[in-house]
Amino acid sequence: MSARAIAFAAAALLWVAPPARAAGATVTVGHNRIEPAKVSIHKGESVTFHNVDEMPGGHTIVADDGSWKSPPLKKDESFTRKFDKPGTTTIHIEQHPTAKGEIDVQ
Ligand SMILES: [Cu+2]
Repeated sequence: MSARAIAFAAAALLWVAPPARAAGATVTVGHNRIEPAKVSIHKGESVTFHNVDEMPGGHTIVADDGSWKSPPLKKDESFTRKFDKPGTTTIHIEQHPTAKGEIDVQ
């Protein structure tokens, strides 16, 4: 195989390589549930919380340490937050305090 053919084959392989995986994570929020309950991301990535259940007053995602909260999310609404610092953040649903989650930022 000529060098040119090898270079062409390499380029073709690069062309069909899948794109880098989407950064961050998506979490489903519902009545009394956060799924998955634990997600891992890298610093600078975002987590999107997608509320799938109808609830009077909505579902609000709250950091346990009180540092941030989402607006109340109606059904099919989402909230995205970027995490710039490594560490663990525990969260819960304001309307369902027993529904807990964890975001690990590496
Ligand atoms: Cu609910």
